[in-house]
Amino acid sequence: MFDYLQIHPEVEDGLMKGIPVVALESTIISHGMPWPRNYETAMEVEACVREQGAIPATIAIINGKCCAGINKEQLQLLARPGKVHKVSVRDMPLVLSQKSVGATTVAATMRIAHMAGIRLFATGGTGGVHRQAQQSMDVSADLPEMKHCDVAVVSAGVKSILDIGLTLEYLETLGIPVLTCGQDDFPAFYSRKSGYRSPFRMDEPAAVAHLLKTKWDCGLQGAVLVANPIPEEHEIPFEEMEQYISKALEIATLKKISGKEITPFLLAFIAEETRGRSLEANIALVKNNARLAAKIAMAFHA
Ligand code: PSU
Ligand code: MN
Repeated sequence: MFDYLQIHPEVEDGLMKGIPVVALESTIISHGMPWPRNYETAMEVEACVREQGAIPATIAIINGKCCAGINKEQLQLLARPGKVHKVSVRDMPLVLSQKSVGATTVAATMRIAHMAGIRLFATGGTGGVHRQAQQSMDVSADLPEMKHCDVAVVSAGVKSILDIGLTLEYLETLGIPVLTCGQDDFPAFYSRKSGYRSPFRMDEPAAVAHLLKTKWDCGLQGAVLVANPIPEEHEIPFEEMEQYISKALEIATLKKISGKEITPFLLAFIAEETRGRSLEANIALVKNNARLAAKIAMAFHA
C-alpha cells in the first residue's frame, strides 16, 4: 500500500510531531468549480486551515501515487481545464495503474486520508442517496465508504439534488454518527435548513473532538459526519434552490445523464441558473468547513 502513497514532507512531519492535519478533496476543484476561481478557492481553503494552526493536505492522484498534500504546480494541474478524472474508490486502481491525473471525491479522499492517518477532512457537500434512487439505485460511494475510514468529514450537509431523508436513513444503517453544529436542523448545503432534524447536535469543536476519540478508542470503526450550516449571509433559501434543482434534474433526465456525470452536471447547471450566486455560496461554505475542521483537529490533538 505504501508504494502507492506519497505524503507531502510538511504533512508527514506534522503527522509525526502530532501537529493537526486537515485533508481536503480535489473533485470540488476539478469538477465542482470553474477555472480560475477553483484554483484561487483551493489556495484560500488551505489558508483557512493554516490560520487555525493546522496543516492542509489536499488529496489527489498524480503520477501513479495517492498524494496526501500537493504543491502549487500540482494544484494548478488539477484546476486547469484538461483531462482530469473524477476518482471515486472504484476508479482508484485504474487511474493509479495508468498514471493519469485524478481528482478525488469524498469517498476516495477519505480512503487516502485514512491510509495516511489523517483524521479530519473538510469538503463542501458529500454525495448521498439520489432522488428516485428506488429506481436508479444511484447511491454515492461516499456513503458506504464511510464504514471503512476512521475520518471525520466536515460538510455543509447535502444538497437537495439528493434525497436528504433517504441519505440520513442510509447513514443510520451504516452506523455513522451525524452531528450538526449550531442548530437542530440538518443543513442542505446552500440553505441552513433542510426540514430534517439532525440526529445529533454538537456546537463545540472540543466536544466533537472528544466524541471522535471516544468512538475510535472503543473500536467503533468508520467515519463521523459533521454538518456545518452555511453562514447566514451567504445562504440561498431552500424554496428558491428547489426551483433550480427541479429544473436541473428534469434536464438531466431528458439528456439521459447518469453515473458519475450526474453530480458535476447538476452543479454546473445550477451555477449557471443562479448566475454564479451558487458558486459564491459554495466557496463561502467550503472555507467555513475548512475552519471548523481545523478547529476540531486542534482540539483532537490538544
Ligand atoms: N456534492 C456537492 N459538491 C461536490 C460533490 C458533491 O455538493 O463537489 C462532489 C464530491 O466530490 C462528492 C462527489 O464526493 O461529488 C459525489 O459524486 P457521486 O455522486 O458521483 O458519488
Ligand atoms: Mn452516483
